[in-house]
Parts: sequence; C-alpha cells; structure tokens
Amino acid sequence: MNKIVILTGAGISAESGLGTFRDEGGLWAQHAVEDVATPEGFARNPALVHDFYNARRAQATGARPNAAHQALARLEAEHRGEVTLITQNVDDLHERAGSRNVLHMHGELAGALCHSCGHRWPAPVVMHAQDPCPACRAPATRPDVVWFGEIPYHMDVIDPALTEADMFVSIGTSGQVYPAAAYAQHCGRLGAVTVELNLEPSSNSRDFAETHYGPATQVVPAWVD
Ligand code: BV8
Repeated sequence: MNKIVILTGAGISAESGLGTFRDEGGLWAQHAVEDVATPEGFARNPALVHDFYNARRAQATGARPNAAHQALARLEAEHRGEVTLITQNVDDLHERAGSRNVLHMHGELAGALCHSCGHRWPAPVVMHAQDPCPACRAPATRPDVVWFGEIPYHMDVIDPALTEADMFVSIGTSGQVYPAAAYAQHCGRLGAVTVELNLEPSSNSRDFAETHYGPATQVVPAWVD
C-alpha cells in the first residue's frame, strides 16, 4: 500500500480563473488580510467580509475544474484508498472534477457557520451577517472558512495521514501559511518522498526532493500520467 498525501493551494485553481492570494494582483493585493481573513476583521466589519466571500463564491460557482483537478481525480480512482487530498482551497473544483476524499483544511465557500451556536449549513450564494441561523435564529452568520488565528479543520485526519505518508506532493501553493507550509519538511524527515509541482519555486522549495515547475494544467497531468 503506497500512501500518497497531496496538498493543494490556490495555484491549482488559477487556470480555472480563480484568483490566487500572493501573486501579482492577487486577492491580498485587493484586500488587507487582517480585514477579510481574521476573526477581528469580521467583528469590525462583517459586511465587508461577506462581500469578499460572496464575490469569491459567485466566481467559484461559475468556474470549471481544469486538467490538474481532473488528473488528481484519476489518480485517486486508480489508487483507491491510497490517496489523501488535503486542500487549502475553499472552492469545490476538486469535488466537481471527481475527487471524493477531499479535506478542506481552511473550510469551504459552500459552508455557512453560526458564530453564536456553531451550527453549520449549506451556504446560500449570497450570505449576510444578519441572516438568522437556521438552528438558534441568532443573526450570527459567517462563512465556514478558517481565518488566521483559527484552528484548521480535519487535523485529526491530516496529522496521521502525514505520519503514514510514503509520498507527499504539494501543488500550487506558495508555502507561506502554516501549518500546511511545514508538511513537506515533516514528511521528508519521516522518510517520505517529497514532490513540489508549482508554477515557480515556493518559499519552502528546499524542502522537496523532486520539483517540477510550470502551469498546473501541464505539470500535474504529466506527473500523474
Ligand atoms: C493556525 C482563509 C494554530 C480562507 C486563509 C508565525 C510563524 C508560523 C506561523 C504563524 C506565525 N504567525 C501566525 C502563524 C499562524 C498562521 C500563519 O501561517 N501565518 C503566516 C502568514 C505566517 N496560520 C494560522 O493562523 C492558521 N491557524 O496556525 O492555528 C494551530 C495549528 C495547528 C493545530 C492547532 C492549532 C490558519 C491559516 C488559515 C488562514 N486562512 N484564508 C480563504 O479565504 O481562502 S489563508 C490563505 O492562504 C488561503 O487559505 C490559502 O489557501 C492559503 C495559502 O495560500 P496559497 O494557496 O499558497 O496561495 P498563494 O497565492 O499564496 O500561492 C499560490 C501559488 O500558486 C504560488 O506559489 C504560485 O506560484 C502558484 N501558481 C500560480 N498560478 C499557478 C501556480 N501554480 C501552478 N499553476 C498555476 N497556473
């Protein structure tokens, strides 16, 4: 049994038309991180944060999975039970490409969360802070995404998967956000083969034994097939 752990970031969805964060003109060039991706920013101005995520939710709804997402779905189908796909992305392009075992460690645009009672429900395309929670009726609706300073989701599944990995493959991420940015070094130290597939070397490219650079729609299918 060859255990493969894959981590994806915004770069895998770039050729589907979804913005990345730290590239030229990216999301963090348009919005201050502390205003739209922290609990403090949400508390200060929930309408601004909902506008930010409503715009991304609409864009993601109109986007289509690309050849890189499809290649990963093929890999999972051909190696059933051996592939764990962890994504930092909040879009659903992996699922729409056919991937079935997707761990959204930074949450999902498709989710809504009540910050009063913790209830979760499927997000409407357009969400507002004063929308009443279906469970407790409090006007306390937020996007179900993980902001800076919040604990990533699925760590109980991710940590053992990283420990057991024979291979760790990082795709389309700048390697600047923790804990994901530490995964390559962690897996390498445990003896896993580490592979980076990215447009260009990331901040932690030195942590990888094997690297292939170019657009994801080219390097990912070439590596998978
Ligand atoms: C946590 C919300 C504790 C969702 C996001 C000091 C040192 C170490 C850590 C910290 C520190 N100070 C604070 C921290 C912790 C902090 C952190 O890492 N800060 C950084 C800035 C230093 N982390 C946290 O707070 C996390 N929580 O640590 O809790 C804990 C941990 C474990 C267990 C218990 C407790 C929470 C982090 C989540 C933040 N949420 N966003 C959303 O809006 O989407 S961050 C944001 O960055 C997104 O989630 C995104 O997914 C993530 C990573 O970005 P990338 O995906 O890499 O995108 P980026 O634009 O950066 O790069 C794109 C890449 O693609 C580039 O390399 C580019 O070359 C490439 N590319 C472009 N086009 C293509 C391409 N590749 C291929 N093909 C192409 N066509």
